[in-house]
This record gives sequence, structure tokens and C-alpha cells, in this order.
Amino acid sequence: TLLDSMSALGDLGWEAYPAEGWEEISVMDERNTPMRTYQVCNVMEASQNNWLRTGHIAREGARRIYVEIKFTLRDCNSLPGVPGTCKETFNMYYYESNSANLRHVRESQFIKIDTIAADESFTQVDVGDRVMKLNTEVRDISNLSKKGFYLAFQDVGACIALVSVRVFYKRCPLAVRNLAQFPDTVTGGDSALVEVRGSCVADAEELEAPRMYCGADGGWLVPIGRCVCKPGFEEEEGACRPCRPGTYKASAMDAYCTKCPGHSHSPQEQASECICEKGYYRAEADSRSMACTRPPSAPDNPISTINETSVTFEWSPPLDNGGRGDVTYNVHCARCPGAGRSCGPCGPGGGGGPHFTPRQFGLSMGKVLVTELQAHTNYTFSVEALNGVSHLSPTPRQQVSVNITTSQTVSVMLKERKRKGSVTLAWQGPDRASGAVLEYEVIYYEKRDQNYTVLKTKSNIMTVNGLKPGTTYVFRVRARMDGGYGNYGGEIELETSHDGECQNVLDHEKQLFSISPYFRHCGYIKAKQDPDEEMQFQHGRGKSFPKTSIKLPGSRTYIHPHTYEDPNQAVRDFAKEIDASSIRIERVIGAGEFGEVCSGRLKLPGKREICVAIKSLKAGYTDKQRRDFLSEASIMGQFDHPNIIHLEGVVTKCKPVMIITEYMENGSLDTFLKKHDGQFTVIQLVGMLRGIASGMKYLSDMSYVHRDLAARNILVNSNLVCKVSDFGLSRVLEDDPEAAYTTRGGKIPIRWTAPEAIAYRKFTSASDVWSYGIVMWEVISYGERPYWEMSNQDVIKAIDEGYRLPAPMDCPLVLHQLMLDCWEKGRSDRPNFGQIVNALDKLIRSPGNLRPLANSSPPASTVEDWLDSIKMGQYKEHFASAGYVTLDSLLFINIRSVTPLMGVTLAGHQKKILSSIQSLQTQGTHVQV
Ligand code: ACK
Repeated sequence: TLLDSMSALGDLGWEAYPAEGWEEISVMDERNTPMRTYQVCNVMEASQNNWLRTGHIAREGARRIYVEIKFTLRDCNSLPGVPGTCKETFNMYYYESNSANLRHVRESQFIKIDTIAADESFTQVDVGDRVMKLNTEVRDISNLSKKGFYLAFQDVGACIALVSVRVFYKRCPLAVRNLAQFPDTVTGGDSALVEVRGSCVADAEELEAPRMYCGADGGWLVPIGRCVCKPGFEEEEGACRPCRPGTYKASAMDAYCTKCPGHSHSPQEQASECICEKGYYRAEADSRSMACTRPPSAPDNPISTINETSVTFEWSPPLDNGGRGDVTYNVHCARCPGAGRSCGPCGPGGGGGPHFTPRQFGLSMGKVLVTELQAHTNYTFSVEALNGVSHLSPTPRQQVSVNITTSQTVSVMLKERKRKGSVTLAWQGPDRASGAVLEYEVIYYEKRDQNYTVLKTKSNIMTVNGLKPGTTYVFRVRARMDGGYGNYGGEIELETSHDGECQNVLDHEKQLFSISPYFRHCGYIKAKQDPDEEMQFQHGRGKSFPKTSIKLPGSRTYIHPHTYEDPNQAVRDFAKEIDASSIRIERVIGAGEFGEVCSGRLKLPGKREICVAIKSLKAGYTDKQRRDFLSEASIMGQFDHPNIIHLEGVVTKCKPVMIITEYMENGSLDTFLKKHDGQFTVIQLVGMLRGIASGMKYLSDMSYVHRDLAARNILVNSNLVCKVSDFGLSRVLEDDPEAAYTTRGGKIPIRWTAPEAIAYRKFTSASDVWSYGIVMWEVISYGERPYWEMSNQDVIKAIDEGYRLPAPMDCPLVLHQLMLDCWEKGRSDRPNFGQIVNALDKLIRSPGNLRPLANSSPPASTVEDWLDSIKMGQYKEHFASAGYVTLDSLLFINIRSVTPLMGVTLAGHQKKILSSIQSLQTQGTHVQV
């Protein structure tokens, strides 16, 4: 508050002139406190011009200030014998100045704020027990720039008592949104938004630069960006609080602190990570939310299968995997040559062995094959289980071990049967890894009597002679190496033929052919198709919009001019050719994409002369420009509706080419509304909106999608009838200055366009409905720019994040709700134009529903609620015991009796309660619509 005459302690000392005009009069209020008032009541004499000027009021940086005056004004009729010069209004002025002690300001220097009239003039002042009917009026002054200003009140012959003058400005109060703090900010001038950068609250960090707009009425709008609590902190009531012991929060992106995971704890608050219990660990790659784990126990149940110099080793997973799924195994090998020599690492033997399949370390399965071991050697194999935390644990790993002894055999085959009684055998020696072979021993015997013969050789081939015919022999071979003899390899059994030729009796092979029968099943799938059952499903959330988009049989559909091979034919089909001589151009009213727009007159033979708008195609046009220009006429000519701009005809036979439409006296809706800010009743505004919706319903019934519905494309005639205009092909998006290029290359009026149309060019009647919602907002706010000075990018982002335009000032709640319905993200959740027309018709029939305003706080209904709302809850009992319970009971209370009665002694509290009762009483006697 910059000035409050009620709180002045001494005389106000405002300058009043002439001397017989305004007078400072102290009256006593009910507690005998003097109240300063200025009064003037020179109603008996004509030509009054009495001025009252306040002292200098410093502006304190505010660009827009509000002046609230409380006054009483006498009704001229109630004053007996006053002449006709008696007035019931007075004027309020201001003068901006840097100087705080101007002696005099000339009358002509003052700028008029408004003429003030009383809502409640009163006939009689009865200060005893009657309520004094006070008027309260608020006006604002925008775009102040000097250090301060003076206010002045000019009386021209009324009977006025100026009881209070309060000058204040609005600030958006310090606010915290999305963990960002926005400073107390002075609102901008006019209705400009002030963009404010927020700073993260303590222990929060920026996720995306926080910004918000301070609106002209002191409210914050459209928070963008956000802060998040740092690790170790969580959000609670708009602040970041440390995580309590036993809980933690690892990332700023996590919303809340959570309990420490298994086998971990956080003894102190503010933990971003929990500490593992003793014996438990967390691997680097483990998430902080994972329980701590420990190394596994040893593998279980080892089994080895030795095959000469190889061994297959298998085991079961450890009984305790330590709480992890990443158990692997390492196999360690020790060779124990025996004979008192100590065991050592297996190391590469002669052949580079041993060889581990699939590998020695990091096995994921409990099985390994070890080959290329030395024959006749003792080995100890140990297997250990590991997991992701084994390397963190200082305790030795648990293992299981098996001892094995390898052996060695030689595999023998028949090489040749050369002569009778002779056979040549060959064999494969043991691998070199097993050590050097000293010699081979071949042993053979007759199968019948087992008498054997032993032969020795260093080679791996040997011919045995002197065999008996028709006899079965068994041959075996073994190698003698460093460590001793190996085992005999597989035997070979041969029967010598009766003429001495041998036959290999074991050598038989059978070939099996497996024939799998192959069936081919010839089936078919019955397609389920029932066109009669085809249904359209619509999604909704139980809104009060029954979906009834039925295309009536025979209703016309709009024909796109491009479906004509010859676009001139479309013009001939849908637009009447007018003789240029019947047109009289009067003046230029604007500029269109293709040329000037003029107003003029059209006199067709046998018809009344009418006013028309004439759009002409400028000289030097290309063929395409002519086609695009006339396409508007071929589209408009298909429509016939009171809320669609009417086409009179076209001039194509001579130059310039022209389109003639009905004349709309009030021009485009956006400019019109700006010009008449605040001048219409809500019902008038709803009437305009109803007209637009009706025109749009007609277009959508004809399957025409407008794509650029906005107040600038609505025209208004002298009867306030709104008509949809701006058709044509190139126009959408080409000649609209609001259209911006999107990343996909299209040109779109972002602020008016539904998100799906911006994102993937899905233009439908439902996207027109979105634009219609924006038009509603433009209308109710008298031509305010949607989303103010926000950039297109910010608008797209804000919409995507779910923000929607707030209700304009004094907007009925139902209308804002209807806007929000039009701005449903899902286009099937939006009402259609038929439903919008019905809803508006209902409101026009019962205007009472327009009374609750969207941005007024919900009215209190009990005295208790009311006291709470003005933070005077401590007097609830006082009021209750005096019998005041419902708010209505306060409407008729004598305010002078209130405070002594209720025992409110503090002056500030008295004032607060009194002024609130006063405003309740004025509201109670006002009709809103
Ligand atoms: O806002 P305005 O006065 O209304 O300025 C634009 C200008 O021409 C360029 O489009 C006006 N205008 C367009 N069509 C008509 C019409 N049928 N009647 C009256 N003014 C029109 C529009």
C-alpha cells in the first residue's frame, strides 16, 4: 500500500481549492476514533469546479497502481429543492511527477482516470443506528514511469463524502514452485507478464532452469523447468529435507529417500548411499539400491571322470551364492609327480598342456574338460566360486579339490594284411605332453588259449608274422614312458583266413536310414468379419458431453477445389460472376495477402444496394496466385450460414480480379475486442462465442477443417454477430503473421493449434475445437494475446507439460471449464462443436450459472470460514456467542456495533474485520451479471 488515508494519524493536509469546495472533516467512528474525510456538498449553486489534490505518492517501482476509494454520494432526488445542476458523479485524475512538493498543478496537466458514480447513492444519512452505505470503487493506472504522482478529485456539483483513499500495487508474492524459489516481484505495467528466474531452494539442484511469469493481477503463471533435491535429500512441503537415518537417496532424480537395502545401514541422516554391514560388499557396478552381498561359499558336490590323460570335472553351484547371480568359477591345477617330489603348478607340459575347455578361469557353468595331462601323473584340481564382490573380501576363497591320477593308452589299428600269416599294425602314440615314449610293447595271443607273445619296438608300426590260418588273435599295444608303462589301448581282434588271410571281425558298420514321415496339413483360417458390427468407440471420462457426431443423410460435404481438374470450373460452380460496373469502391480498409481490402457498395439489378468488402488481386500476379486467390471464393461459395462470412460473388472477367463479400462493420474480432476492453456483459460475450461455435459446427458438419481459427480470423458486424472468415488454400499458414515454421517444415499458428496438429499435422475438427478454446480465451480476455509474451517453444513445452491458460480476469468458471475441455490432450476427449453450441445455449438460457467466477476464491459460507479466510480465527467464539453463525447474518449487521460487541480490542484487527464485513455487504447487494 502506497497510501491509506484511513491510517493517517493527523490531518491529511491535501490541497483543496477553491476554499469553499472540499473540506477536511474529522468524524468519529463508533469507538470515538477520529476518521479523516473530505466532503463537498455545494449542490445548491451551479458551475462547481472543486479540486482536491493528494500529496505526492511515491511509486516504489510499481508500473501499475490501483486506487481504491470509499465514498458516500447523496441522491439528488433526496435533497429537497435542489436545482437540476446537482450531480451524482465526480472525476478522478492523476499527474505524474518526480517532484514531491509541487506547489500547484494546473487542471489541464491532470490526466483523467475515470468519472466515478455511486452504485449505492443514499437518501439519508442517519449516523445513529443506520448502516452508512459506502461505495467502493477501484481503478488502475498503468505504465507509470516517474518517481510518483498526485491524485486529484474533481467535484462538479455533487454531495460527496470521501471516506477513504487507498493506493496500492500488486506484487507476485515470494513463491516456491517445483523446489525453486521466486522472489517477491512487482507486477508489470498494462497486462505484461514479468519473466522471473527462480533459484533452487536449499539442498536442491537445477534439473532445468526454473522460470515463471508474474501476471498483472499478482498471480504467478506457467512454471517452467524445475529443481530437484540433491542426493541425500527428499522433497517435503516445497523444501529439501535430509534423509532420516536408516534411509538414503542416491540420485537427485529419485523422488524420495528409501530404506537402506539388505545388509546395509545409514547411521547418520542425509545419506546418499548406505554402508554395507561387516562381511558384505557393494561392487562398483552395483546400484546403490541393491542389497550388499558377500563372496559365495565353495562349489558343491565335485565329481571327476578320468579318461587316461584327460579329466572331466563337474560340480554343483555353491550352497550360498552370497546374494548375487553373477557366480563364476576358476579352476586351479597342481601336479604332483610323486616319489617324494613336491606338488607344483601344472604349468605348460611338453605339449603346452594342460588344456581347459571351455576355459580355466571365469567359467559360468559347473563343468570343465581338462585335456593334455601327463600320463601316470597325480594332479590336484581345485575349483573356487567367485562373484562380483569376491575381490573386495580379504578372506581367502573357499574351494573344493579333487586328486586324480592320469593313465595312458595307445590306440591300435590294422594297417595291412600283406601276406598269409602276417599282419601289420599301426598305432597312435600318447601325446607328447605326457612325456617322452621310450618304447612300445605289442602283445598278442590266440583267443582260445591266451598264450601271449610280447614284441617291442620304438616305432609305431609293426608287422607280426607267423600267424596260424583260421585262428582268432587278440592284439594290444602299450607305451613305456618316463613314468612307467601306460595302460593297454583298445584291443584289436583278427581272424586269419583259412588260406591265411585275416578278417577284421569287429569291423562291421551298419548304416541306418531314419525316415521321418512328413505330413502337410492343409488348413484354413476363417476370417472373422462382420461389417455390420463395425463400431466406433469413443473414449471419455464420464464428461457431460454425449458423443453424437452423426452425419445426417443428405448433409452436404465440402468439396476441395483441388478435386477439380480445372480450378476455374470450381469458381464457376460455387461463385457468382458479378459485373464490375455494379461495384463502387469507397475506401481501403486493410491489406490482404494478395492485395488490398476495400469497402464499397454493390448494386445488383433488381436488388437493394448493400455494403460489401472487396478483396482484389494485385497486378502482376502469377497463375498460381490467381488460382489460390480465387480458391477462397470457391470454398466460401459452398457455405451458407449466418456465422460464416457470406460470398456475394467474384469478378474474374475483367481486372482487377475481385472477391466480394458481405461487409462486416466492426472488422476483425481481436482488434474489435481490444478497442472495447471491458465494455460488454458476459452474456454478450457468450453470444459472440455461441455464434462462432455455430459457424464452426456448420463447417465441421460439412467436413471442412479450418486450421486457422483465431479471433483475428473472425469478423464482427454492427449487430455484434461474429462470422468465421479467412478460407482459401494458401492462406492457412502463409498469410497469417502468427504462423511459424515448425521443425517438420509446416507453418503453423502455434498458440492456436492443437498439439497433435503441431506434432504430426493431424488437423481435424477436434483440432479446430482446440483453437476454438483459444478463441474463447481471447474473447473473454478482450483480445489478450494467448500465452502473452511467452515464446512459441515455451508454449509448446508448457502445453506438453500439462499447463493450460488460466481463466482470464472475471471469467465465469463454466467458461474456463469449457476452454479446458477444448484443450484436452486426447482429441477424442474434447467436445465437438455441436456440444459446445448446446452448452453455450444452456448458459444463455440460465445466466445464473455464469455467476461463479473462476478466479475468485470460493466464498465462505459460515462465519467461522470467513474468519479463517481473513486470518482472524481467534474471534470465532466471540462471534458465535453473539449469535452470528451463517455469513448471511453478517449482511445485515450494523458494522458500527460489531467490534465493541465482539470484544475485538486491537485496532488492526478491528479494521480488518470491519473492512471485510463492509466488502461482504457491498458484494451482497451487487448483482454480478
Ligand atoms: O481488422 P480489420 O479492420 O478487418 O482489418 C482486416 C482487413 O480487412 C484485412 O483483412 C478487414 N476485412 C476483411 N474482410 C472484411 C469484411 N468482410 N468486412 C469488413 N472488413 C473486412 C479486416
